[in-house]
Amino acid sequence: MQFELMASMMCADYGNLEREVRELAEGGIDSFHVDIMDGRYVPNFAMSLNDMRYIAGSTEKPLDVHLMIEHPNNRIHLFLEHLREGDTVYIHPEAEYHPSTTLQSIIDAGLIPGIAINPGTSVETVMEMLRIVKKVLVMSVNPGNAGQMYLPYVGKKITKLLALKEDMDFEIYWDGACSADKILEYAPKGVAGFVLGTTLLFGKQQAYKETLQNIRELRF
Ligand code: S6P
Ligand code: MG
Repeated sequence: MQFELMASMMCADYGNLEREVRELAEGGIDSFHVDIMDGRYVPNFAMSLNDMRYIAGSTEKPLDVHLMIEHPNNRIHLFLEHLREGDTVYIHPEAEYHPSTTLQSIIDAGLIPGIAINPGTSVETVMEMLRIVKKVLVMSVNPGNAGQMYLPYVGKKITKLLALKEDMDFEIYWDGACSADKILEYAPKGVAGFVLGTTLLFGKQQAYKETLQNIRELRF
């Protein structure tokens, strides 16, 4: 079964970031998920512009940049100018007055536009943006932290999005508390990729290569 795996780099070992990026890339990760938090839109600070630049300069694999910042349009060029074709930028529509303007800036920069949908955000409120974006990142935990519990009510929203994705031409990605049982359930339904954090990938007594291989070999 085909699905993408992204590494949530806020969960990586910052004492060895170069090694982390290399081992994940060699282990077969598809892309690097970079959580940028401003301490305002979400109650936490996580990765920075510099972290993103470092990772972009350390690997040829795509970046998956998840902006959890207020009014991203005010500063989005700072991010866009360091990214490359094939990289994705997600914004949270609630964080912007005119999210379609911000999405257009991402498209104009030649990058892949995405929206991230919070657990409490309904599909109906982002319906028009589904026509603009190529990727929808469904948050299955509240944004701001790794290591949280899965919120089961998000499942119904994924079912709604799955019914819309062909017609509106977008792919669905999973972010938050991703475990093997979620991949087993949602990859066959059509979820295109999964962000892996503390639940499945980081902080284990196992090489990334082995963990990623085990996930790829899950029996559906
Ligand atoms: C949360 C962030 C996520 C987390 C990821 C961590 O605000 O957007 O990308 O880093 O969910 O994974 P886990 O398995 O620790 O929940
Ligand atoms: Mg994220």
